[in-house]
Amino acid sequence: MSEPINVTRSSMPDFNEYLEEIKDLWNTRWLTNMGVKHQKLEVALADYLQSSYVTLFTNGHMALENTLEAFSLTGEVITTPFTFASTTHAIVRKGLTPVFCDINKEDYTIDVTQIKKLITKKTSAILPVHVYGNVCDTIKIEELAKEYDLKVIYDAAHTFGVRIAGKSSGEFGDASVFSFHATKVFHTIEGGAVTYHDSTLQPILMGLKNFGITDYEKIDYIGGNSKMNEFQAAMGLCNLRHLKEEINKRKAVYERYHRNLSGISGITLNRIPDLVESNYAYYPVLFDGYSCTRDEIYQKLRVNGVYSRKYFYPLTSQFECYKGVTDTGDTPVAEYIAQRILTLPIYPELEFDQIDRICEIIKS
Ligand code: T4K
Repeated sequence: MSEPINVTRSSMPDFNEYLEEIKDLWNTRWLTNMGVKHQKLEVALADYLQSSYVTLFTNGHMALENTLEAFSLTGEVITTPFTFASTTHAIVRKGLTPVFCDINKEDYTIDVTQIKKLITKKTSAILPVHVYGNVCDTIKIEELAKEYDLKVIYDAAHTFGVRIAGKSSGEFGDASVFSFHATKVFHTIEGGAVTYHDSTLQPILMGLKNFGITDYEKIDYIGGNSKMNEFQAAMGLCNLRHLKEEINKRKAVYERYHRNLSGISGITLNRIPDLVESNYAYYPVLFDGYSCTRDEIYQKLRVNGVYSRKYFYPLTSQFECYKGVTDTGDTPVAEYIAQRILTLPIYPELEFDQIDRICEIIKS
């Protein structure tokens, strides 16, 4: 039997390139605490993401938790349950209440027509998720935020490298939070970052990620430790050099799937709108009225060594740990999609004959 095909496979720089990048760490012995690599990566990412400020974190989740804390949010945060555990967990772990809004059927992001009715006196922020690389309706969200004086923090874990009419996905809202996990289009092994435009946020985020230390003898915030170390940052510096090439390879994979699976009744493919430069992070397929259910396809692929994933099933609002803790909200579209969607393997090295085989299994 051939090698198993997982939903993704980490991109790696050439081994010698990484060795070269980390070589000087053996001389300097400066391994963490915002060293040279960390500083270089922050500057490079601010440029790449077209953001005034970037603060790095040891992972996307801690970036999210610290951002929620930095804005001193209280009460309720409007979000969606069609996401990875991290989004909802961050809200709850920061002592806030998630209020679940439904998603739309077109791109699986927050249904902006449903937000207004969820706003109460207790609402302090909206935390929408850019799902699979699909960017939310940022214009409408920011209109609402302005009208009701709410903060907007985007979970941009899936949209590194995405541009809309030339604008980076890191430019929207009060802040955008990225994940640089090993499974992401751009990674630092584990890692994450926040992009923002308000300079006053910078010392707060810095403090929160490093025990609140603002000077040797000055501790201004009750911060924890969520710094990115030098080996992570070095991986980021290497991966950033090859990002364009990696995204182009993903695009070819994406298009091969599209060629194989377009025009089949009961199969809905993701649509990338005009003016959007995608990062081709995920390949979601909706099985709705197809001759097999999503779960049957998932099993059939598994027995053939293909490990697709049900991102995102179950909805976070239905997690066991939230039973009796949070209100599940009224999200029929999210429920419908979560029952029917499957993310197929996608990564730069995935070969056309492997894609064709996956599609044959689905079609047969
Ligand atoms: N918000 C959203 C919307 C997110 O999707 C995420 C993370 C976050 C926030 C939080 O960001 P981080 O704190 O993670 O930076 C994976 C990732 O661990 C997670 O980062 C990601 N979302 C989520 C969607 O997917 P799992 O539990 O599905 O990963 P796992 O270990 O099953 O790996 C999936 C496949 O990836 C494996 O079958 C093979 C491949 N893989 C995995 C690892 C760990 C590699 O090729 N290399 C590796 O090192 O969560």
